[in-house]
Amino acid sequence: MESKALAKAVRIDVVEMIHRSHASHIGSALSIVDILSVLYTDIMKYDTADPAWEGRDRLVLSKGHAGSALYAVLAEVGFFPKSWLENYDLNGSPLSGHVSHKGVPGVEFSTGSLGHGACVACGMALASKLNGKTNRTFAIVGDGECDEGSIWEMAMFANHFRLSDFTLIVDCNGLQSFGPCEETIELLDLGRKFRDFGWNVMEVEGHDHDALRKAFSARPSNGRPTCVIAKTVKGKGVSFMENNVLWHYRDPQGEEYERALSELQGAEQ
Ligand SMILES: Cc1ncc(C[n+]2csc(CCOP(=O)(O)OP(=O)(O)O)c2C)c(N)n1
Repeated sequence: MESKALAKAVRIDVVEMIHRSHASHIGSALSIVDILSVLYTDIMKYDTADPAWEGRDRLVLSKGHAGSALYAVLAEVGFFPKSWLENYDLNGSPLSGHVSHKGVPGVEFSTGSLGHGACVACGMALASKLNGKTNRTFAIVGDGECDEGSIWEMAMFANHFRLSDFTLIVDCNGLQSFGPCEETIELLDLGRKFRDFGWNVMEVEGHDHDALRKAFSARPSNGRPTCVIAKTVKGKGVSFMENNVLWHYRDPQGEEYERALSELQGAEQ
């Protein structure tokens, strides 16, 4: 599937999943749909028939509260049946609200405690390097998640060990659970911070598939890890959810659900 077609399908899946289960984090999920779609169509090596294939690239969704988007992508590309999405975050489903790898093909690591997944991904990248492997490792963090001290310990570590096959993607939508990131803890210039920590830094428009493809394909030759700062919109794709912190926790029902679906179904690919 082409990345834009995948993104359109996944946005619709996410709205349906969160509507059915009355789950949270719809804005957080819609924010990363384009990033995930480009990664899973044009960038990452994987085998849906053999999810544990040794040579695969790894992705850890460190902002695990946006799990609905990752599950929908994995189902759309064929890791498990799309029918699984129907029980997302309902009793007995392997697809829990925050990402779980237990019984879910294609998920590398369970996340939800912010600041944790990126560190585990960094360890995966170190293991690959020590084993002489050339697979890539990706982690997606939120900008609010960058308030966690562990992110900066990871940043020092990844540079020190020259983890050049490690790419950290910051989903920079400017909002966290209750308000703007800048009002919670000032992040100032994130790109400059990562540069000062020794990383290659690319800043891109996080819903532009060509720009994302270009950034994820670039492989700087200086041996350093890469941070892609993706400027995104929380709730992207549904007009009344965009940049509205209400949709961190709220789930769409009734007229809101119908309107969200019709906007997404009518959207260009
Ligand atoms: C260690 C930890 N503290 C607090 C939370 C609660 N929490 C869930 S989402 C969230 C905000 C995250 O903001 P951001 O990383 O910007 O992601 P966004 O939802 O904007 O995509 C918080 C504080 C958590 N999951 N883990």
